[in-house]
Amino acid sequence: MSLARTEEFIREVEQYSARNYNPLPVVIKKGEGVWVFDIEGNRYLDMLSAYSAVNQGHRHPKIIQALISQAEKITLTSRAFHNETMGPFLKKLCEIAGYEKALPMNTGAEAVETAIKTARKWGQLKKGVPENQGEIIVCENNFHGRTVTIISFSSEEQYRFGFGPFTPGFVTVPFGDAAALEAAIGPNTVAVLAEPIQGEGGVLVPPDGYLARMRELTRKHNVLMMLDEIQTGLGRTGKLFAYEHEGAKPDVLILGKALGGGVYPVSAVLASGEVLGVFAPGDHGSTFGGNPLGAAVGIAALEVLLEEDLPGRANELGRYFTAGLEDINSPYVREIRGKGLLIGVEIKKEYGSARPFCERLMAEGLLCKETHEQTIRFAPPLVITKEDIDWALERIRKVLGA
Ligand code: IF1
Repeated sequence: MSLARTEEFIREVEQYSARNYNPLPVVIKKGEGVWVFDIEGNRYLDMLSAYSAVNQGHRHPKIIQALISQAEKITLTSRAFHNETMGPFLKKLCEIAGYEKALPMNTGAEAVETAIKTARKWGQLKKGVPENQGEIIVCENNFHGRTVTIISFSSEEQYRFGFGPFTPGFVTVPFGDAAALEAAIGPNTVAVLAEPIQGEGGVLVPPDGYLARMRELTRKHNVLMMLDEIQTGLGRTGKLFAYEHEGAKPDVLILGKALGGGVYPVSAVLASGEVLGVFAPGDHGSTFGGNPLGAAVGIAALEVLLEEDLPGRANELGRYFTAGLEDINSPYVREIRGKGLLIGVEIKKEYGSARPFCERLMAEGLLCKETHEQTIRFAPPLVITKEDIDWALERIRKVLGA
């Protein structure tokens, strides 16, 4: 197999792109469902789903059709005018998720920023926290995006180094420790912001009852509970939202990634009318947020999730996949953890990092990405079948087996 073309494409990227990534040496040209194809003619099973943005599978026909139909009418109006698609999208989103209002943005980081602004203004207007004194409690090992404010409360030195000065107003507590969370709540606390399962942190699942306890504590102390379900939401963990595993519905729900079906960046912040009511015209906005193309794609992305019961599939096939991984009984593996089709396989330190394992899996036809050095993340599109998983397990066994 000649990799001359691949090397040429990678050389070009290395010449013209900032070096802020270190991708596996594969150049993808096409995708369909759970499969992607490289420029050399190889086929791979996508085990990353663009970090859970492609839950509905690559180029889902219904989502692509929605994109094309909308593109033939109008793509962008800005929020200076109404468009006929945004309202139906937000109505569907609010009805499905069970919230009164939604504020549409584009990327995950923008939605997190929007949630932070919501909490701060809510604290000042509704809770009576003095101006510019609101505090937000966040968790160690969090990942919420890359803006300066968001990295201000990252505990990962590399994400922060060189990028200060930082935004103040964040208090960090250990993830999964409800007692530490309660102890950190003070009179100026406006919100707690957390991921239900920490994705970038290494697919870290908190102890049972943690989110339910967070729900109780935040209610008791009049603090907004804000969950970042950008990665865990929209079916990934075997429920529509990961908080449903504990019935801990947050005051503020942050969505992104799969809300655009892997086709278009669509994110949103959902909350009650009272909470999102803190915004007045001119307070906040985005040129592309709520645009007709994203709204049309968002409607189709939500319909596909429900029509194909992707949360149910993730639940059932996640158990099947996890059982298959456990069955390999790999001498290299320290722990297998996760929920639904968000699965982390942690490699024992003595066998080095997870990266070489990902490289070997790639040679076998599986695209995976390591997270936090030691963990391989298996997070295929939720349209995956049992047969696809069997195909994958056969190859994973070759790489991870004794
Ligand atoms: C990168 C990780 C995943 C997220 C949660 C907000 C955002 C993300 C829970 C921001 C984004 C990404 C971004 C991408 C890699 C990736 C990632 F490995 F870094 F941690 F998914 F696991 N909240 N996650 O996971 O959303 O602004 O990117 O749309 O930064 O390299 P965004």
